[in-house]
Amino acid sequence: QTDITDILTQLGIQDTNPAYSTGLNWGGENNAETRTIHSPTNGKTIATVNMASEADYEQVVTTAQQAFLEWRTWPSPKRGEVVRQIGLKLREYKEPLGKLVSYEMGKILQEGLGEVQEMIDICDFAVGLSRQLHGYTMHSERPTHRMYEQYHPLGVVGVISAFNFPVAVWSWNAMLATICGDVVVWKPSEKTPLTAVACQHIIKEVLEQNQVPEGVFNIIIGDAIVGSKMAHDERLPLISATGSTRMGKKVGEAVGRRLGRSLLELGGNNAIIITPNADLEMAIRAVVFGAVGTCGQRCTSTRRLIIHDSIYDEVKERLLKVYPNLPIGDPLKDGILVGPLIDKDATTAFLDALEKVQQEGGNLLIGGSVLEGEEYATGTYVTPAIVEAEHHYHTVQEETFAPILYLIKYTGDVNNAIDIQNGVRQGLSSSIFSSNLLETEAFLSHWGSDCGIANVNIGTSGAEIGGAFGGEKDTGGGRESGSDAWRFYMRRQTNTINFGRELPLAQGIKFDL
Ligand code: UN1
Repeated sequence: QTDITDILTQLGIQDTNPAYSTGLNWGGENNAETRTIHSPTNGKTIATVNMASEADYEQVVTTAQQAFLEWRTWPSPKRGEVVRQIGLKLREYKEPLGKLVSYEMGKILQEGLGEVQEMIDICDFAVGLSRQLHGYTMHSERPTHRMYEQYHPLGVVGVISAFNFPVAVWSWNAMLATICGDVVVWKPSEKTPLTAVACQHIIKEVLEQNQVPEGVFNIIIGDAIVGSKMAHDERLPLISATGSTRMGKKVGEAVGRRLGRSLLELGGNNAIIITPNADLEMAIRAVVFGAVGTCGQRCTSTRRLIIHDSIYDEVKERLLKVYPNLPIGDPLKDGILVGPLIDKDATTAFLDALEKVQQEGGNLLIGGSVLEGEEYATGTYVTPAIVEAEHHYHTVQEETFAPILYLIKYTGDVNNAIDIQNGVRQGLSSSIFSSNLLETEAFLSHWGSDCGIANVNIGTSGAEIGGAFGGEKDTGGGRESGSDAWRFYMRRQTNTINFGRELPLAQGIKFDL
């Protein structure tokens, strides 16, 4: 049994937690509206949070705006130094924060720790980046002229994160934004606010010791109303939002209407293609991790398996040997691989999807029940399901945030599998298992996978932070984390400088006065 009380104290979680923080200062502790957070693992109360009021929101945004004016003048490597120290703090608190992630969200401890590791990794990445943030230089067509471009800080960045990666997604956004000279207003999911409160406590010493202006790192606890306020708020030039496509469309529309920037990382409907040339041992391991890991609640979770008909029965049998033995239970317990769903609504969505797909003609092979008994009293523990289905079923076309794996058969060559893989509205992650170069290269070609992530002999989930993360179509088009995702957090400026005594015009235009 993990004693969570110690962990909460160590992370600064109180019985009742303030509604916002602008760094060292906290506020909104006496608000009328509060929300009590229960662990999906055992239903016990973790703590209560105050929900932000209108005045709290104003306080946070105006403090952030003020902070930006100073923060943007710090040299980027100095901002990087702050992020470096945050990375050290996260290393120090990896164990308790990982446990709280696991306890509040329900993912297994290994994955909770993995999530904190992603935070540490993005800090390291951002520190190096703080000495780069480079633009191109170009050759001017005019003599004694020079052209280059530079990247400047953007302003107050709003981050709306989801419950499933309650802290890592913040860090991908916040650490890049911070070295870019932006300040961040973070609205964590109302389902997992305590991990956010914990992060704010973890970084406070660093903020204090480095005299970081109040308002560079902000959190605000609220629901969709606060999210909508942020989306409509012209003072926030960039909104980075992670969650459902439905939510993302609302945010994108509101931000678009005011010509702001939105970075959307929305639903996935990720598939793995298994061709006759696959190493099935590897493929099965990847499929199981992708489909049941985090109880199917990653945006990168594997939802569809597109299998060549010549090996279909073998793949199916192998999966049916693994699934009955999946250790399901308290995610903090050693040896458990599948924790609970986030709440009972998620359980209902899981059951509904299974019912619908069967009505459409799907064949439920295994799983699909809600576990009962003392250990499972929350009603959030389910047995991961495998369903034989057809690609065009409405249910298969949609993302259900739960452990349901659809088996879909393909015949003929790999292009038929790729067509099925691309034949959904979402475009986040995709994989192929094959050791045949002709198949794998077709999958990666211009006419191959249409997703933001396309992997070979690796599953759909568990991306590294070094790559740009995100996807196309209904996934929203945004890219976070590695590569040059940082550019989106800055404003680009083209500079042309004349160091001569003539004023030649571009395009050879003569305009003699
Ligand atoms: C998410 O589910 O929103 O690639 C993020 C992965 C993780 C991130 C998932 N690194 O599965």
